[in-house]
Amino acid sequence: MQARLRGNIIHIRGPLLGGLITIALATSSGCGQADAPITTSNSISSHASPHLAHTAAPLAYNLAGGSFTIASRGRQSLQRPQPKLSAEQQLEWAVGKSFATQAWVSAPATTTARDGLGPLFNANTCSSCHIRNGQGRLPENGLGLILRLGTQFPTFGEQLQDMANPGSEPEGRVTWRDITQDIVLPDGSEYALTKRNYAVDGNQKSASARLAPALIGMGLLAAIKTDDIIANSDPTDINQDGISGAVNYIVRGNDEPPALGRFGWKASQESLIAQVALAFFEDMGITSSRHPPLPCSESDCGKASNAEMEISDKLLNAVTDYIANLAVPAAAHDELSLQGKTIFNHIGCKACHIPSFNIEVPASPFATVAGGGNTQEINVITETIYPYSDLLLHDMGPGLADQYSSDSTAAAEWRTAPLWGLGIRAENSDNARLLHDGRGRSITEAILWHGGEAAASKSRFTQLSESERAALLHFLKAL
Ligand code: HEC
Ligand code: HEC
Ligand SMILES: [Ca+2]
Ligand SMILES: [Ca+2]
Ligand SMILES: [Ca+2]
Repeated sequence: MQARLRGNIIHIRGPLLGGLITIALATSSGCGQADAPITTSNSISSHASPHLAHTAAPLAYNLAGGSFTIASRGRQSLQRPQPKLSAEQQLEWAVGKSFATQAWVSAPATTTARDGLGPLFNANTCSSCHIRNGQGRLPENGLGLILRLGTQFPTFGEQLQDMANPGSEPEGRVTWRDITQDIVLPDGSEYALTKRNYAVDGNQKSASARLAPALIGMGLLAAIKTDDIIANSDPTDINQDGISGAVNYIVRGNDEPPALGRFGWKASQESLIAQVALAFFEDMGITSSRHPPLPCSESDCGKASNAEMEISDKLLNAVTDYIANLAVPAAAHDELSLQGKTIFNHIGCKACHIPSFNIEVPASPFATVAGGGNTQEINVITETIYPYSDLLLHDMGPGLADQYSSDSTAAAEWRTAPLWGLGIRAENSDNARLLHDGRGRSITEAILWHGGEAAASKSRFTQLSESERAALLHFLKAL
């Protein structure tokens, strides 16, 4: 492996890119623009501006989000618009942002367009849980963890709402019990892995806890072609590699074919707009055309006009476009992390954490995401993104299993967590919580919880030498 990182051209020779690739640096800093796009000649060369080519050159796979990538990896880096938006689109984006970050209030309120919160809710705005668009907090530290209840409590519905407007009662409080197990790796290093059994008001029945994930690259995940996701699935493990990724097919109306789920820890939402509308409804008590006012007898539903919706389709689209058009921070790969990448591939992590997909995105205008994966624009460009996920469900073993099956999946099935932005998320030390319920306090802990289909890969991880493990972690933190 040779990599020359100075100057405006890098030559990389090595197995990872399959030969010699020349990347001409197109743009970056220098003209006062904080988040100028980072482009390479093999993606969108038309934007190349040679006079700006004096900065350190990014490797191709540092462009984690293709042309949505920004150079910043700082505290605010999950909150920036993708660089291709026009000035006008940035204004629309800012409108969407305001409805996702400013507090909603209970209705009626004459002074604001943001009323309709509750009567029951978990938080009054998206960013209370998706903190600076990163992940949420455990209950003792703030907001961001919700309990899914399945059908265990007939009166509570699918999700526990632990807050209410004056005049209504919250459904209950989130309680938990810690169960810690000690693990000793072959090299003698010790880990105390703590799992929590969450419940409602100390009830015997366990609840499925979900931590708010970081909102990185949502529009890009929406743009991955359905066929490309299906191509990686192997539900009956025909190729006998021990990995049997399955699509979470979502049953829709009678005449409609099932949809491919891709959002949420169990891939239970088919599109970004479905996920956002559900968040408004379940997490904030805000009705929309997708979740009309309750109680909803047949006649009520039939009559419900847009005017009765607490968020209009226009604003729901604006919030969805805001989420879809968030930038993805560049990865920070160097030579050590490229060694780590080889180990990642070698010990089988990439069987589920599929490094890259080619997607089509609109050449310049707003990404169209409402359909979830089928971009209708005429002017599209193909580019490579690096989410490190197959968006498929995998049996992760009893350690990670829910207490019961939810979201029409088996209890132990989870969507491969995308790893882009992992370093930024894991280094944000007040909030470094990994896995679906936030039990992972570090990247190593998250890996040690892997079981089921990932048991062999986890076991190979534990056999690594200290320096190999360091290289792997260095790679993961560079994502
Ligand atoms: C009470 C905390 C909370 C609030 C408020 C909240 N979310 Fe979430 N969000 C979550 C949790 C928890 C999940 C994971 C849900 C699951 O896996 O079932 C999630 C998942 C998501 C996802 C899917 C991410 C992925 O990786 O697939 C998106 C997108 C999202 N939320 C957007 C929003 C938007 C937009 C709002 C505001 C309208 C919002 N959320 C409000 C907690 C919250
Ligand atoms: C069989 C598929 C599979 C394999 C193999 C696998 N993973 Fe995972 N990984 C997952 C799934 C599914 C999750 C989410 C599990 C959960 O949240 O309960 C996950 C979560 C993670 C997370 C936490 C991410 C987050 O945002 O919370 C990290 C880190 C991770 N994997 C790294 C690795 C590494 C490193 C390897 C190789 C040693 C590996 N994985 C192998 C499927 C896999
Ligand atoms: Ca309401
Ligand atoms: Ca409820
Ligand atoms: Ca297989």
